[in-house]
Amino acid sequence: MSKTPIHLDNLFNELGLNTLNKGIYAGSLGWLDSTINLTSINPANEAVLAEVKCAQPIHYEKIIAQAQSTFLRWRELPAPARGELIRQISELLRTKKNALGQLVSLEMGKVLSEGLGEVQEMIDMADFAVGQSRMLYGKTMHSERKMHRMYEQWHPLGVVGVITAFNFPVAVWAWNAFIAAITGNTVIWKPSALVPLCAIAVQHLCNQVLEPAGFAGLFNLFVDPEHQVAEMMIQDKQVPLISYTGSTAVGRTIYEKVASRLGKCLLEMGGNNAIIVDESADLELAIPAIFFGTVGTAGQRCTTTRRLIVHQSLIDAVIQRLQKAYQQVRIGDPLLANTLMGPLINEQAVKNFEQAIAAVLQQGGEILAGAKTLPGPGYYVQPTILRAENHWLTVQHETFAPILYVMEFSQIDEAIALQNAVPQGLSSSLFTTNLQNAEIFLSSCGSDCGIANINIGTSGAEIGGAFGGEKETGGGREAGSDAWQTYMRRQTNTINWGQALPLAQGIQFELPVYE
Ligand code: UN1
Repeated sequence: MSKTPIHLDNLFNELGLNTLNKGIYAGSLGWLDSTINLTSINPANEAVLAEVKCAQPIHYEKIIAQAQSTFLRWRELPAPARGELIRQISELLRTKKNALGQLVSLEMGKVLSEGLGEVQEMIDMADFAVGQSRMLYGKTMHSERKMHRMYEQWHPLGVVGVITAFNFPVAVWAWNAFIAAITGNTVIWKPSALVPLCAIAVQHLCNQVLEPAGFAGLFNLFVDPEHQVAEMMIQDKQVPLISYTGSTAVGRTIYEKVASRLGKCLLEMGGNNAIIVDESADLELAIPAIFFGTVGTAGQRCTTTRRLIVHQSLIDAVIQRLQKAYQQVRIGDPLLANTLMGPLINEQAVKNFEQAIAAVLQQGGEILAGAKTLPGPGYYVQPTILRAENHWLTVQHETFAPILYVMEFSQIDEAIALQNAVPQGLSSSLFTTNLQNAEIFLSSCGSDCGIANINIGTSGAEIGGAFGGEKETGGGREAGSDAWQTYMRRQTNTINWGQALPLAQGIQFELPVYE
């Protein structure tokens, strides 16, 4: 069995972890005990990393009560003062970037540079949130009535439930939690049960700032592999917003449940992202972008490039260059310096990889690179390129693995139609040096995705933009731009500072004078 090249005890010590961790944190009640255990596994060698105590239904009331009572105090704090605590967390994250980045690689399996990048994404998000805490702007309007003033302001919602996926074990929580916090909400986090240690480490870190500040219940946590406690949170009217990142199938049921109680959902679900390479594209840009978009994170990003739509004049050149690059991918332990692609997250992910390839081949697809599962221990597969057709069922579906489906086109309109002809709508790219094609792609008749890029791949978005997608991706927007508004309720205020009571729309409605 391959040995992970880090000193586990030292890493655990630095991050407040142990071989037996409590995975339930309820504000000032601290870490709660439980009778249910979960094992965290290193996907690179299938070794046990640690045990984690998981939440049971009896814990939920404690967690929500902490989040709720902290909210009542937290919302009174001026937003810039809330930002100051996030600034302190950001400082702490800087000092722990190496350790936390290593833990992300260890437990999730992404290569160290990407593990560190993920912690950097948290830091960027924290810094953004600090600035945003001074910019929760509302509009002012001119009233149609004399001596009236109209404006809108934004108030916090309350307790925000954040459910995150395994592939970004810390950054996606940060997108939500830091913005939810500066906008005056408290947070309950249900991380993926595949990466509980990352969540526990983040909670320990935040506690170092929040407990002494008297706001232990700002961020709360429960690890819950059976989803029983999550179900209680989803059904709970005391949680006005559920932010969910994960599969479309699960997200759809969450959306239905939250909608039936008229709660709000922020959904960031499956992607089926394409890169289009037109006849004018600069391949020096396109090839590395396709390579990072497909092989990066072993194809386990929601922004991973899953489809490649190439102009017929370039298809042979593009395939050849990709085949050459794919042959050189060093697959192995993500913590080793020269590894470019780590393992998939678990055995099920390997099965999904195998099933998708088998299905495409059965439909008449062709293997252009990879397609093999590698011997364990560890869940390793080869990055894979398949020739396929867009309408095939498997191509229409998001398989969380490094499989790229390649197809060709002759006219740009045809390429855009193919790109849009999937149920998902997260990210999309066009590589071109043709101004007109670029503008068509970005126009209202172009890409139907939440993210549309020119000469940049589909993955690796910066936090400053709003992140999310359309159609079955769910329509939510997280991180930058005005995504903060999702975590707040808007209030329109009209103030009459005159001595008359004029009605809008000129309505006359006199009080009757009874004789
Ligand atoms: C995800 O895969 O859930 O744009 C998030 C990117 C990253 C975030 C991905 N910044 O690829």
